[in-house]
Amino acid sequence: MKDEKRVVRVPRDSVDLSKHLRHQPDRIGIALDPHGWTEIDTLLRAAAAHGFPITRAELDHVVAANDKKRFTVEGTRIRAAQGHTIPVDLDLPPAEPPAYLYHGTVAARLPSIREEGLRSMARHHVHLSRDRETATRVGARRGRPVVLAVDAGAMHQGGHVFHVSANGVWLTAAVPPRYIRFSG
Ligand code: HQG
Repeated sequence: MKDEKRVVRVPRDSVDLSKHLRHQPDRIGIALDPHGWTEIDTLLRAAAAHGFPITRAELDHVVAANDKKRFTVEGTRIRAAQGHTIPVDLDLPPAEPPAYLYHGTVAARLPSIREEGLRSMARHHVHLSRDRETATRVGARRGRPVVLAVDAGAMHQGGHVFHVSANGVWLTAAVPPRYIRFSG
């Protein structure tokens, strides 16, 4: 099939776009607005100028086909749905979480998580998943996954604020240890 090569490139392009839309836009000379948006035309021009030309059709394919729906297109603009390490305000409204949310990690992190709870580390928020399967995949990025259940309902009642990203990732500033079930 003529387009086969292009389709095979999609995951790599997706990672590239993550890098530029979440972490290092200046590496390809683009700027994000305070809410994380950039003009699609500008992004495509910058991509071509930095050795990874993508067409608008390919970009649309990456946005639509990406399993995690990492990117949001609105009119002429695009942004990453979550996961930034540079300061952007996604302007997500507070949302009421389900009773339990899940966090995937690995055993080596547990002593410190028991002591200080879940912290946002380099990102803006702690990332939580609605189901164990997703959390298992998140943890598996770092080794043998360990899934922690978070008592999100009690946190919400206690005044902790939650947001949900356009791609269904639950976000909160930090999770104190008392809300974490280490037994899974
Ligand atoms: C750990 C991917 C020690 C935490 C995924 C994790 C997700 C602590 C790591 C999204 C800690 C941070 C986010 C503490 C937390 N002491 N370790 N007190 N608190 N940690 O990548 O949740 O592919 O920033 O357990 O699918 O792993 O980018 O967060 O291991 O949705 O779209 O510190 O990234 O999505 O790692 O993953 P990360 P995460 P994308």
